[in-house]
Amino acid sequence: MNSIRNKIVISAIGIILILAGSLANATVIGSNILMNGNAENGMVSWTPTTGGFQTQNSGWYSISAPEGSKFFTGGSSNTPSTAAQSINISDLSALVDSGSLGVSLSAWLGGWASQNDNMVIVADLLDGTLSSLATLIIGPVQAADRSNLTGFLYRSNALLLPTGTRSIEVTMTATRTAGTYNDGYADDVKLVLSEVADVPEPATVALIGIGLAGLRFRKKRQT
Ligand SMILES: [Ca+2]
Ligand SMILES: [Ca+2]
Repeated sequence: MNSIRNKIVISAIGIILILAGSLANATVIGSNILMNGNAENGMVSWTPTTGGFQTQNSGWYSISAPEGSKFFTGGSSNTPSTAAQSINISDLSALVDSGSLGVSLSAWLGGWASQNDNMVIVADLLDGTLSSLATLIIGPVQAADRSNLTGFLYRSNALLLPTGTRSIEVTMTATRTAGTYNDGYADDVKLVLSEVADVPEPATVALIGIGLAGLRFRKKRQT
């Protein structure tokens, strides 16, 4: 009897662990799904990288990171350099294919003084065969946008996820136009999924209206 009870307990624990595991791996809606989008862990989670893509500490040449203590840069003596990260969202396929999910891409993008070295970030929305369905782009921030001052500007863009989207590849591209260092900067890169509010069909609205009218009528009769 005890052995049967033990087996039931062990099975229950197993099921709970499996459920916990699947929840832990679920794509989160409403918060950043990029890993290390804020550069605080160096280039961890960004692969592949090309050129000299790297991070710098806040205070490097007196530049303040918009978030935390590090930011991304294009690196030394190269043009351009890139860093990419791919996010699988296939567990949300039902929501995606019902047209219920939007995606936003945002970041602080910056550069050096009057140089037009810049950063462009692209989120490529891919189907199950890695074919591109749509792209979301932020940047470049040019010197004129920054009034020729070294620093960062916030940029964001959003769209409805196309039916069939199964993964999103985010690529940061830093381009050098002047000097020996690639001064395309970025920080606090965020990719956030959000549920799009359902807009009731006109027929549904009419039915709700009739229902409310009925309620009001009954209430009147009772008083
Ligand atoms: Ca940071
Ligand atoms: Ca430069």
